[in-house]
Amino acid sequence: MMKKILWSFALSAIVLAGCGKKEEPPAVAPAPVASAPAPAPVNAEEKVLNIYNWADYVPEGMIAAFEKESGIKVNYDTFETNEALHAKLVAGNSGYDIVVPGSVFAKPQIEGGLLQPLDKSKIPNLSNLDAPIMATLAAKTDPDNKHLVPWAWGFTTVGINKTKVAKALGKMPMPENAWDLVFKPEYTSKLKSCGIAYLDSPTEIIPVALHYIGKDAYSNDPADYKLATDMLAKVRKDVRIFSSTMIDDVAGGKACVAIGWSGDMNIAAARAKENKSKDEIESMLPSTGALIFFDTMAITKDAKHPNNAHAFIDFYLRAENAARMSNEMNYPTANKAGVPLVKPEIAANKTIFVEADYFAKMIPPSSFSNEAREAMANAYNSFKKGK
Ligand code: SPD
Repeated sequence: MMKKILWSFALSAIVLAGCGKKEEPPAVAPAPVASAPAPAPVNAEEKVLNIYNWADYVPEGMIAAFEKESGIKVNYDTFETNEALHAKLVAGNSGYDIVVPGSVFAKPQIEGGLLQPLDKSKIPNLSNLDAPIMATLAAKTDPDNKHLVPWAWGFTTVGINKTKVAKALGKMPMPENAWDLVFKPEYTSKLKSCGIAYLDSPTEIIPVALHYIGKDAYSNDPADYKLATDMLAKVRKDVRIFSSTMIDDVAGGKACVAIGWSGDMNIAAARAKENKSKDEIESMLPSTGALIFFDTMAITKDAKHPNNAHAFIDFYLRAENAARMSNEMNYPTANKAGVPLVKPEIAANKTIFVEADYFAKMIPPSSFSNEAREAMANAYNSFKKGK
């Protein structure tokens, strides 16, 4: 009984603090009413969790397994670009508890107070993560790893339907650098017949275009964006699709070449095989390198279900769940304990887990200032409109 009285006293103090009232606590706690229902625990949360993640990123059945084990109902929505997620977070009241920004956007989101620090005591499986990857994230994006937990990493590259590309190029050999296929007019003018797709996102296309013309992929200088879009303007008429659904675009035959993400390109390749297509799809390793990204789970500043969010993050960090993500979604995991559980054929796929010598030429992630992102969006939209 005494415990109950002290507990209810603590709860009223919290409620009063929440209301901003300045009342003196009673000298003696009031006697509880015999028929009053037992109070709920302080951290009781509605058994709901709202997650906003990239499409095609969660293994089938994983959310259902979490729901069954935890009794928490998950509402799982997907987005296609970092820009779409960012706009929701900036507007506020997104309704989402967990979001999965790319680290390029996570940095300004942390700095802008849009994400809350994690309570690491609620995520014991953080110890499964790869220490060097976490050190990189801490150095570049999230000091002391306070906010972000990697979902997966991968790279932005070129994916092709080898069969259709060979046919469209005719006697012309494949270029040494796969970026030529999407940026060089002598190739794009031939490939437009079978379809060229670009990601529909300024922060995906401008960095790879900058890298292609020998500039810093993470330049914050609008003059560099002008140089990039001048180059892009020469191939604009050959680009058929702007979208982020490369799995459907390439496996479904709408495009034979696409700027897209390594794992999704591998999913497209697997899908073509499942569909018994004669065409072979390949995620390329361009000779001048590809753009590495980290996608990271974070809890929004106004999350209504932070305890449930921590529980899901810990669940996802189980070695077997991290390995399932790699095995089924074709992205490398940053979960060191999960790596031994990755299927040999996925671990051996050099376009998923790239080899050290290729890794050395990849472009590491960084971020842009808010002003730079705005200038980039303007430059990209003008390019899209063909201006
Ligand atoms: N199907 C999941 C795709 C995840 C892609 N994230 C890309 C972030 C790159 N900037």
